[in-house]
Amino acid sequence: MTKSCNKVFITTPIYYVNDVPHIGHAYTTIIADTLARYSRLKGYETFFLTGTDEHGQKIQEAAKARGKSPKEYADEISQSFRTLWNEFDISYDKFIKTTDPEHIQGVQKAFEVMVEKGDIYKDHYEGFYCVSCETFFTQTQLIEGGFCPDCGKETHIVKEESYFFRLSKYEQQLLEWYQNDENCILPKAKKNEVINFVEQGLKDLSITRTSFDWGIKLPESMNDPKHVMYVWLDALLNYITALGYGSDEKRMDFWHNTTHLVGKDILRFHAIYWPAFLMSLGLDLPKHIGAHGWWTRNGEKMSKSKGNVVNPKEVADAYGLENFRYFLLREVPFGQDGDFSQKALIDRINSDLGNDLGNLLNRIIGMSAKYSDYRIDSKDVAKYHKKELDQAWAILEGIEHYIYELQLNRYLEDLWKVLTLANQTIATYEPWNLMKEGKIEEAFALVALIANLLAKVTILLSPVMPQTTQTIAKALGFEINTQAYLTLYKGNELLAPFEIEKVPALFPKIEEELLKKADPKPQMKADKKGKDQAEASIITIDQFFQTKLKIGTIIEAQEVPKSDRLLKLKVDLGEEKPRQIIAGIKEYYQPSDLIDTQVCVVANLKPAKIMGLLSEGMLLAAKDKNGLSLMRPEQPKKAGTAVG
Ligand code: ME8
Repeated sequence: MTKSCNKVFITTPIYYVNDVPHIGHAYTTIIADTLARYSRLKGYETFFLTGTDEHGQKIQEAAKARGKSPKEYADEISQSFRTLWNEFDISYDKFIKTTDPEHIQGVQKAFEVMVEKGDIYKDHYEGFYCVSCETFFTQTQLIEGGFCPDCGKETHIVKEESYFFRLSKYEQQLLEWYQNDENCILPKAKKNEVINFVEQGLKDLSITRTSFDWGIKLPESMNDPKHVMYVWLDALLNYITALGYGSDEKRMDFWHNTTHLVGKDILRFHAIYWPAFLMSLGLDLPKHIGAHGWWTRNGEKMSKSKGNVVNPKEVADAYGLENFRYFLLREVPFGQDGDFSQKALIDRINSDLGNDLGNLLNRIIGMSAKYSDYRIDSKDVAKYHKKELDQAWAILEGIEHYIYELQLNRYLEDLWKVLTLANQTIATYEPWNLMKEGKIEEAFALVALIANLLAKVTILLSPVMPQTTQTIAKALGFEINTQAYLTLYKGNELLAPFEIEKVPALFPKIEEELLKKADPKPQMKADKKGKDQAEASIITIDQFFQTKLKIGTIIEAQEVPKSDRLLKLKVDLGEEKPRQIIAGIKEYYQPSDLIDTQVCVVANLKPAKIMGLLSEGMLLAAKDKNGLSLMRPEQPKKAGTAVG
């Protein structure tokens, strides 16, 4: 979002329909929803887009595995995203599906425009493809053994006729864009990564496939029916086809002011391919591409394919949707990873929401009930509390720049500074003593000051907690809308006299015991649900022996920089080279205590990248409330000895 504009366009990625939604998707969607609500609060005409990405080899394979047609399967999973966003009150204006006829028409039109521009040519592609990431790689980009550098999964050699997009032609123009448009990619550290990547040189991009058919066909004018479009070309174009590109273009004027929200995993597609496609089409470039970090579980990226995801619906049901929204936005700085912890969520609810926000409202209600029969009047606030009003304004005046820079955690931190100021002011002036001393006007003014500070925070908090803040605003005698934003916030005006309403406790304290019951379990993958669920816990001896367990000797151990949980280990498994294993055990073991000790290792796990480091196995450990213990042989064993 930029500082002043009439029309604002905000997007989430369109999510793959290869499995059900999880907390990572909810995170991106909630950030985008918050920005869309903020933009509407400011009075801007806002168009908020989300949807599902339904073509490609990955979806075709997932559908086949479930005995469904790709369309049938895509419709079903797409609906589960739509249902969740509806249950989460996500204020989207359009939910696009890439199987929508208008989208297909728009993508074909874009292809034709790129051909006319001379940006597409036919050749042969030879290289490696990761179906899970739907990404092409060169051999040098792969990690040892031919695995995908992004997700660690196996890649396949692809050798087929393909159309190419002249990405290399746009290298210089892209670098100029990054240079000239300071906030085009946020946070800035991520922008630097993109610049480094582009500076190493861009290769033309294969944009069609012939080895499967679940994709958008080339326009008829190409007369080449065996090709379907590369899923990323198809998917990225959703951002303009949703506004009518290539069909009914009446919404295209939203395009001039676009903010894309994405996870860091797909920044390259959005910050390199997408602007190059737009340059080819002769369209404006997005104003901002914001890349957030990952939610991890025990240090590993939460993802559908790993089956370690947290179900956002369960969390929202257990703790309250708006509390969950607050937590997601407040807990992790934009762009950084965060390990999902129920404890942290409870702390935020009990402390920030219960103690700081909910209690403040209760205190205002309690004091006004006692002193002024619920009447609150701002008339003497400036007389007695100019200092506090100025202090609050000093915090609030510039707070919006955090929104433009997508630093929602900093934004919330500053709102909480105003709540702290309000709570401290009550402690400083002790209104109960003012009343005892007969300083009634002063006591009334103090209560009114606090109500006004809370009112300002409430307006600015409303995009994050839309329902809760409406309740608080109603108690404080006003409604949250653009008018209130312009007067009480922007104009720094004070509340008109009102009678405060009692409200039930907004954030009942969450007790430890209750929490344990509501512990959100990692979600099972969609295909394991139902009947499979009962059978899933019993395995045959053959299935057991598919897991190769071996004794390993730790020969090196060191901390992983910037991680509270991870250690980087070198483990001898009696092989030619020791393995590198990234283990989430830092809280329980000192690196020096691990050297020369033995552990039990899952030796045939697919290598994966954890915080950018290759991990080639997993240590067995048992964890309970007393801590974590590594599983070790009773007597020393030769490194590499099989366990089983
Ligand atoms: O990439 N933490 O779809 P996708 C935080 N269809 N966010 C996460 C996350 C995690 N652990 N896991 C997923 C695709 N996300 C393409 C996009 S857009 C033209 C095409 C969020 O279903 C995050 O926003 O794999 C990430 O970028 C997105 O989901 C990937 O969703």
